[in-house]
Amino acid sequence: ASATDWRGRAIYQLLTDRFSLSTNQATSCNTTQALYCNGTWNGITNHLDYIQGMGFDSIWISPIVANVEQTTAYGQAYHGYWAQDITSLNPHFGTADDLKALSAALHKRNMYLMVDVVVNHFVSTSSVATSNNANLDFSKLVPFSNSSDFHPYCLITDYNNQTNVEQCWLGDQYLPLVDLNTENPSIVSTMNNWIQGLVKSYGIDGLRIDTAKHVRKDFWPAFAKAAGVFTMGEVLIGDVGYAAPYTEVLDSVLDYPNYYTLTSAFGSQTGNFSALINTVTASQKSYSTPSVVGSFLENHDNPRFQSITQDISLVKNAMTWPFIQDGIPILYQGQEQGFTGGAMPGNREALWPTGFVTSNKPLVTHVTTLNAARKAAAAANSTFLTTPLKFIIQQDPSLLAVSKPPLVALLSNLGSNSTKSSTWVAPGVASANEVLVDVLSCAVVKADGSGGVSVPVVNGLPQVLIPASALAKNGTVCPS
Ligand code: ABC
Ligand code: CA
Repeated sequence: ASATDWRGRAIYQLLTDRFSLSTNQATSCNTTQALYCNGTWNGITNHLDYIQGMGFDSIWISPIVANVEQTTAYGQAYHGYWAQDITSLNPHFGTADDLKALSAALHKRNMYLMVDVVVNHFVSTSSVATSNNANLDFSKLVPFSNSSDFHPYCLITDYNNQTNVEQCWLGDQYLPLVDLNTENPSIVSTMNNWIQGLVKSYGIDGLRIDTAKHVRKDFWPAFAKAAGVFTMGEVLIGDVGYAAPYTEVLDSVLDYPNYYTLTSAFGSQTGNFSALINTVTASQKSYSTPSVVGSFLENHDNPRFQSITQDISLVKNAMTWPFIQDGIPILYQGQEQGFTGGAMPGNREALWPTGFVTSNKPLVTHVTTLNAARKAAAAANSTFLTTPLKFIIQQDPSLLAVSKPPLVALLSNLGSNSTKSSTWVAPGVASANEVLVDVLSCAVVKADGSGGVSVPVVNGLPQVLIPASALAKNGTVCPS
């Protein structure tokens, strides 16, 4: 599937080891130990109703290839990022047939499969590196088993030096991630053939590309072309200027710059909206296609939002953002269940102890509504998904209002306990006297004679306004 095919979709990010067991969901999983908890591809296949029921039409799963089996200084490779043999599958997650069955089950539901892939590094089974890489055992790495297939040993020490970032190694002396020599043309062509085969074998619709900034930019276009599907690179950086060039060599990136400003904007009652406005404005100018970058509030590498604040209004405001912002919304498993894990590995809680229950889960309801609202807006206006979000300046610095026709989102970081009486004012966002509905409460809002709306804040909660006429066609959101 292409970037255009992905644009209107919403992605549920799951960690294969932590989403669902094949059977017996009563088993517990201790995140601190960082060991396999035994989630599988079959487990995912059996719980697609849960994901699709919230309105997601694609999933992003953990890397699928065989990893080191040892228990390392940082536990086991349950996350899948420590590849040893990229020509075999990770047996903990299931068989080739299980993965093909997952892919087929998704496609039957018109859902897409995004697979996480790592080009940058492997992990050697010998644990201790020395000042040269002579003591590392490369013999078990497949298909690159010579030390000359990798960059000479040096740990990354200077993130301001791009050669250091690309050719030195991630990890540390306890667990070095051996850095593939992606300058070598024969390695390049092996990797391109590998990804082409992988995509074909398992019916993959898109790739999440790990550690994209640690491989030279001009490696990526041929790799993406060989894959022949949508590519989203992980470029972990707060700086739009650093991230933007990667949107030229891949279809998209994970929108880390806006993740940081989003988190601080809604992380407290004193959060800063102008930093958020600045990163959005900068990314709209510099990303090649802002409508297909990955917009997210949580992932498996960062503390969950609810480890920062559990104020339900702040949480709901922050969660709303990826669904109304330019780009493809991504929700990380467990956020909908209210998980609160902090820094990794604490943020990698197993989902199955929740029993996949969706009733009486306010954030499940919230995300289901947001997905439905986004679909309704896209169905009502064919340019919705490609129209850049516009800010509507508010007098009150605790209020944020944005418009992306036919949708208007009214957000705030007042929090649920605020006693201040505040009102969003959004002139000219609707037609004269148009009837709009806040999809999150189903309250009706009427635009004035010049299409302006003026809406009081209730308990600091967000509001997402959509014309009643657009909802009528959709039928599922606030039916009346
Ligand atoms: C394990 C343990 C950790 C331990 C670590 C040393 O080893 O779990 O507790 O601290 C996988 C596993 C991890 C594992 C690592 C290393 O491998 O999932 O559990 O950690 O063995 C991707 C994946 C991630 C994965 C890998 C490796 C890469 O999403 O899950 O980790 O395949 C860098 C990379 C980035 C990578 C991330 C973990 O590390 O660039 O691709 N993620 C700065 C740098 C970033 C750097 C980041 C964190 O620090 O610029 O490049 O990310 O080290 C902003 C700035 C940024 C700054 C951030 C922190 O702040 O603008 O520049 O990022 O404001
Ligand atoms: Ca590298």
